[in-house]
This record gives sequence, structure tokens and C-alpha cells, in this order.
Amino acid sequence: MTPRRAGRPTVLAVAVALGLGTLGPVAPVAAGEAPGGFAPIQAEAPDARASAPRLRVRTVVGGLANPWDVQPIGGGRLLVTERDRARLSVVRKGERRTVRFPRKKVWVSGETGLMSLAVDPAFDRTRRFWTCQGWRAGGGRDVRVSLWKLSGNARRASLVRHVVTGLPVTSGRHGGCRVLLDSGSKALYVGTGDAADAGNPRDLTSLGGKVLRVHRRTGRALPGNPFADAADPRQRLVWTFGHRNVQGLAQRPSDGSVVSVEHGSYRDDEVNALSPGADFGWQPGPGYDESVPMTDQSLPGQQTEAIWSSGNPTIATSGAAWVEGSRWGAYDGTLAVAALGGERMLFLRFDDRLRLQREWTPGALRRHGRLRSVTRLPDGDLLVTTSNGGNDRVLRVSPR
Ligand SMILES: [Ca+2]
Ligand SMILES: [Ca+2]
Repeated sequence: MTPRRAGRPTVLAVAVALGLGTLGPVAPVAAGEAPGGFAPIQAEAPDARASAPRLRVRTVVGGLANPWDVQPIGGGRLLVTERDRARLSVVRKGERRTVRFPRKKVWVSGETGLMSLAVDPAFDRTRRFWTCQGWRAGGGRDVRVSLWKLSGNARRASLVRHVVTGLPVTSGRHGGCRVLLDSGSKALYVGTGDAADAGNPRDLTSLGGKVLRVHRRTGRALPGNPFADAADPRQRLVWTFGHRNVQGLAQRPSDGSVVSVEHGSYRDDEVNALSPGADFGWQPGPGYDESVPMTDQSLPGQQTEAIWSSGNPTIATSGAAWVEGSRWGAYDGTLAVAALGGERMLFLRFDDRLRLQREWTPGALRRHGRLRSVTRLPDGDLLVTTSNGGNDRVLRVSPR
């Protein structure tokens, strides 16, 4: 699937397009402050008849520290990672049990630790799942994607193999890392951080500041990758480049398109529509000068603008999932995006060409501090991890 590249549909541009005229300084950050949790722009949206649902937010499990990701493994059980503790857990009925695995090998520093999770759709049979984490290897360290097998009693995970290694690291800043299994192929997408090194995002032989597309078991490049014939084996893995710090990846069920979510510098968090070989325009060099635009059109070649941007300041958008199910009302088909610094969740409606139409920031999700990841459960409910550093929780969000 190749999402069409859109321009930069700011909320203001949408307002103008809808004939609402100038609303003054409309910042997406401020959206949803109106009573009822609505963004200020409501007229003429295609979903105008659907009302935004009231949300029910329950705690699934507490007592966590910076849980990074959560994924269901069937039987009412969840796998949860905690970044700084490098702890992997299975949660069932509110009870958490630690899963043994070589956690001492996980390299934890700053924003890097045990991070993203993906679970084999055939987990019942294979018991396999993927993680992305900092790793100590041979006196060095990197960020890598690893494939694991959970034991029958769910108490231990054994390494099947490291699938992708050599994602660059420096201090631990901008360590990414998000994994997403493609719904229609054997591809695994890997969203990476630039390791706060200006040379990485647009160096096609570096795995930093990229979205990679690899075979989910072997880690090899897939046919159809834009640089599949490159001399450098790392470049063959690259799907898109010019990213700052990819924190979220989500695949739209209706058309298979994949979006990334990433942290802006001091401004312009981004949601980006990925298409093979696209350059998302981040190059803060030399010396990691972050005053440059998040999408710097002055760079050589064509840079692809975000389909949603926070404007100034950032709210540190992180994980995301597409919302599905008619019981979600106006939120059905939106992209739910968690924000760390902004301490909220956004519901973004895009049209079929991924042009922004409307956004909501419901009050029910503004009371839980920093939000990290969003996972859609088979029944359509959303799981959300908090990231406040202590007494963190996994929340379950459903429409009332
Ligand atoms: Ca960009
Ligand atoms: Ca250019």
C-alpha cells in the first residue's frame, strides 16, 4: 500500500477548507479543551452525525515503572515490558508475573531499555513474540530486535534469534524503538531513533532515524524495499528515512497503510504516512543543531511533510493505534495517539487519502499523566500504558 503523500493539513488549513474562515491561532495542542471534549472544529466533517463517545477508563494492572508496551497473547493474558527495569511480565486478571529472560543483557540508559513488543498472530501455536531493546554485546551495545519463545507455563522466554542488530546508540537518547507486524505479509516494520546523532537519519547505511522493513523471522530485506539492490546490506532494510525518533507505528485496517508517530524537537511532533523510499526531512547537523525544521525542505531531493503536526510546542506524541468498531461512534476509524509530555490522547480523523479532518482530546484521558503506548484489543477496546516513572499502570479504554 502506498499512501498518497499529503501536504501539511494543519487544523487551521482544515478550518479554512471547511469554510470556517480564520479561527485565530488554532493550535492542535489546545484542541479538545471545549466542554464535552470536542475539538473546536466540528462543522461539515463527514462524521458530523456521529457523536464522540464517553469513555470508560479502567486500570488493568498497576505498580509498574515506565511500562513501554503491552500486547495481548490470548486467554485474557497480556505481555508487558518495563523500560528501565528491563522487566518482561505476563498479566492476567490484574496479577503480574515476571517472565525470566536474559534481562542482564538489556542495556538501559535514558530513553533506551526494554521497549516495544509484537506478538505472532499464530502465538497460540508458536508462542513467539518480538521485542526491541538496548543490548550489551561483545563489549559494545546497540538497539536490536529479537525473536523469543514463551515457555508453556509463561514463566520463561528463550531467545530464538536476534532479527535485526546494529541500531546505533550514543547516550541512550533517541533510542526509538517500535516494532509492527505487517498484516498482509511476512514483513516486520521497525521504527528507530536517530541516537541523537545528526549523521544518522539521512545516512542510508545507518539503521538510525529510519523505518526498516524486514522479514519477521530472518531479518533480511524484503523484495519491494526501495533500496533492495543497494550494495550496503543495511541500506537494503531501509523503508523510509529522515526520522528523528520514531515512537509509534500503526497500520490502518481499512487499507493497510502504515503511519509513524515521532517526537518533534521543541516543536512539530509528527504523524507521517509512510511510502517506500520517502525522506521525512530530519537532519539536525552539524553538531545536532535542533533549530532546523522537523521537515527541512531545503535538503536535497523531495521531503515528505507530516500528515499531522503538533505545532509549537511539542506534546511528545508516542504510540498509536487505529480505532475500530461502530460502538466508538465518531472515533471509529480514527488514529488514537498517546502523548507523553502532553499527558493526553488524541483521536485524529483522516480521510481515505490520509488528510487530517478533525481531532479530539477527551478529558477522560487527561487525568493519568504521561501516556506511552496504545494497543487495540481484538474486541476493539484500547490498552494504554502510563509513563510517569512510578506506580504506572496499564489502562483499558472503552466507549461507554
Ligand atoms: Ca519530518
Ligand atoms: Ca528539498
